[in-house]
Formats: sequence, C-alpha cells, structure tokens
Amino acid sequence: MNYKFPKNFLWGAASSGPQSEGASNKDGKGKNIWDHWYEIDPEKFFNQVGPQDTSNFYNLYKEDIQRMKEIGFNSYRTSITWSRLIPDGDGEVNEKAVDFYNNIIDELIKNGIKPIINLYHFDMPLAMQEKGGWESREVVEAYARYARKCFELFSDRVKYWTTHNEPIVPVEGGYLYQFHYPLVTDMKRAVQVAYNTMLSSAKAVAEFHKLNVEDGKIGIILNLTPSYPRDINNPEDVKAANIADLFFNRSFLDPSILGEYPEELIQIIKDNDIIPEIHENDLEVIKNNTVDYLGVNYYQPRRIKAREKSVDSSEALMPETFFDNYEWPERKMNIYRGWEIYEKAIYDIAVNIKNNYKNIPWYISENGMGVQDEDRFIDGNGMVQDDYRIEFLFEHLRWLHKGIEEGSNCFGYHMWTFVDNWSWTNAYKNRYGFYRVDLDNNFKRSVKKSGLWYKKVAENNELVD
Ligand code: BGP
Repeated sequence: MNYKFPKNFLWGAASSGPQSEGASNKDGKGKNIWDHWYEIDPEKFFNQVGPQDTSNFYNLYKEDIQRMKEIGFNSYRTSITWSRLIPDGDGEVNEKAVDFYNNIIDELIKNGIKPIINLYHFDMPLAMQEKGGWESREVVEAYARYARKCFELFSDRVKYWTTHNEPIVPVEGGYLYQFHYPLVTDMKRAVQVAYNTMLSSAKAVAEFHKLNVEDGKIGIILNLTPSYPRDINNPEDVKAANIADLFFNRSFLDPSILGEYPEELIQIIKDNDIIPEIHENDLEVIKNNTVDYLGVNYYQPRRIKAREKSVDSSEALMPETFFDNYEWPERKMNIYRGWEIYEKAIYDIAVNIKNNYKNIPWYISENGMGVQDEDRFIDGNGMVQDDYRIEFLFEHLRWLHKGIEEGSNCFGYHMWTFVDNWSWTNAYKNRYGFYRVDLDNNFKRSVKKSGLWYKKVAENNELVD
C-alpha cells in the first residue's frame, strides 16, 4: 500500500534554541530560567547535565544543515532564544545573536530548507522572570516588543513564524506540578500565567500582521492531548474528560483560532474564584488577532475518569479537583518517557481541527519517541538500529494520512527531533533524534536507521507499507 502526501508537504524536524544551541551565556547571551535553575540545583538534572552546551548547534550549524539535507528535509523548526537576542529580555539587542540567527536562516534557505521560527520555547529570560515572568503585564509587553524586533530583523526571509511552543507546559511545569522554574503550585497564578501568555501571543500576531510581511504567516504550536473518557456511556466520565479538554487543550486552542475562550471554561474559572486580571480591550486584542495556521505537537492522549473521592474542602484547587487520570488496561507504553503511545489520536486531532476549528491549515510540529540507553541498539557499523522509532513514525503517519484524505488541511509533519537534544530536566536521558549525538566524543553525530528511512519518505513524499 502507498500513502501519497499532498504536494509541497513539509518534511523535517523540530528543535528549540535552548535545547540545541549550547553556548549558553557565551557571546553576550543573558541567563534564562534554565541557566539559573541549573546553577542553583544541578541535581535536578539527569546526570547533572545542564543547558550550557546542549548539542552545540551554535558551532556545528553548517554541518548540521548539510545533515538535514542529506536526509531529505525541506523544512526545519527551531526557536530564537529570547535571552540570546535580547540578554535582559527587553532593550539592547545582542549583535552576535543577530549574526548567528542570520547565518542559520541563510544557510537553511541556501540548502532548500524552509525555516519555521518560533519565538518562545519555555525559555524566560531571568531578568524577565525577576519581574514576575508570565504573571506580569510588563513581561507581556516586553515579549511583544521582542516579537516585533524578530520580525523586523528576519521576516524578509523567514515566512513562517510561531508565537509560542506548547504554552500550557510552562503553566503546568512552572505553576502547577513543579517541573519548570519557578516551581510554584497555585491554580490562581497558573490561570493568570495562561491568560497572559495567550494575550502575549495575540499581541505578537498583531505586531506581525501590522508589518504586512509578503507571504508571511504566523501561527502557534499547541500540544494537543485528546481526552478520552474511561467509559463513553458514563456521563460522569464524559464530563470529567470534557473538563480536562477545556483546561489542557481548549484554553489555548479556542482563543488562538476562534478568538474567544469557551463559555464552559469561563464558568469554571468564575465558579472557583480564579478569574485572572483582565484589562480593558484585552479580549478584543485576542478576538482580532487569531493565528493564520496551527502547529500541533502530539505525543500522548489523556485518559480520564470521574473522580473517585469526593472533593474535600481543605484540598487545594488543582485541575485534578475535577477529574482523575485513568490507566487504560490496553494501553501501549513508551516506558522510558512514561507516555502512552496511541497513534489513532493523531487522526482524531485532524478531524477535530477540520470540524471544529475552521479546517485551519495546520501541521504536525512535533511527534516522536524518546528512548533511554539507545547505544545498546548500535550495530557493527556504528548505526543505531531504531526500528521501534520507524514503527512509531509509520503508524502515526498512516493515521495522519487518513485524516488528510478525509479533508483535514494538514501541510506537514515534523519529527521531534533532528539530532538528539537536551530534554530539560531529563537532559540526555531519552534520545529522540534522527542523528545520534555522542556526548563523550565532541558531540559527534551519526545517522540512525530511522534517518535513512525518513529520507525515503520525504523524498518520495510517500509512505510505503
Ligand atoms: C515537547 C517539547 C520539547 C521536547 C519534547 C519531548 O513537550 O516541546 O521541548 O522536549 O516535548 O519531551 P521531553 O523532552 O520532555 O522528553
């Protein structure tokens, strides 16, 4: 069976500045929350590997872009590191950073690889965090200025921009579950952070549209985790799954594409007295500045059941006040990351976008599989034989293809990631790349079997069974 993809389909991979560049705090880069957190608590990071060097793309970008070309990429997404471009987050621009980003953009284009550039990938400049991070309106305004600066500097060549990567994750990590700095647990503050981030995205969209960039498009990247109820015939399970969907998906999906928050979400926020501070005109800014396209990161579904224990009034309000997570007995797991693998969800996402989100143009901006100790799969020729990754990609692409056949407007598929990169506190524990990175040998890269497999898919624009 052959699965042909639409003409001009984007094939490639995604990464981010902080996870791939390295050269942290060199050449004028300011500190961000990751540099800071590592400085004060290195033990939180797997094998104590911090953000200083990551995968050294800062120095190896030329060769790396050749490697992208070698495995058939026609596009690549990364992010500008805010604290590299503007060390304090606001004000003075770092000219060395401008040179660096100009160089990678030019090199990508010269090699026929379309750059997609994201503005924020979990990397709050420390100076901005000291002002309150996303809780602060000042930071929202500083981000809008930073966005405008990026467009002015690079949008003569970069035509695809995104305002944020997975904006719900810093809310979860930083303000609910403590896996990002500043390690807070407070639902009311989390709601403010989510709201301000959404507002910042709309403001960046406004700045971009003002500039009338020829052929320019601006989007947002959301990690969509379809919420499946334990029992579709049990209204309590269905209700619980709907609330999880409102919190984790629709809190950004609806305002980004439809320009407004879902009524049901507003009601929950009101009923629980966690309304964020909203200024006059904010909602109009959100309404008038929806995105041109959507990037979807998909890794895992969410399985939900109604709460088993009734809510105790002394319990601090959390998303889990409204539902319980559920382990589906038939689930297939990526045991290294602890994430369920459920390929069909990518099709459900495609159908949801088609039916409920104006069939907006969208692409898979991340999908992939992190595996621990991949070196055990190295063969006699030094190549990681990652058949599990090929199977993972194949099955997801097959379901994506079905969604496209049924009319969903998907224009590309990017894997996470190009070369193994730094996974935040997991550092280099789980490897995701098409290329292996040898941390003990000067960041040496070597292609994995999946890289060669992907090259065929990308070059033929087709998946073959
Ligand atoms: C996404 C992020 C990426 C990346 C990926 C893999 O949530 O956008 O930055 O890291 O997940 O997850 P992890 O690195 O946590 O294993």
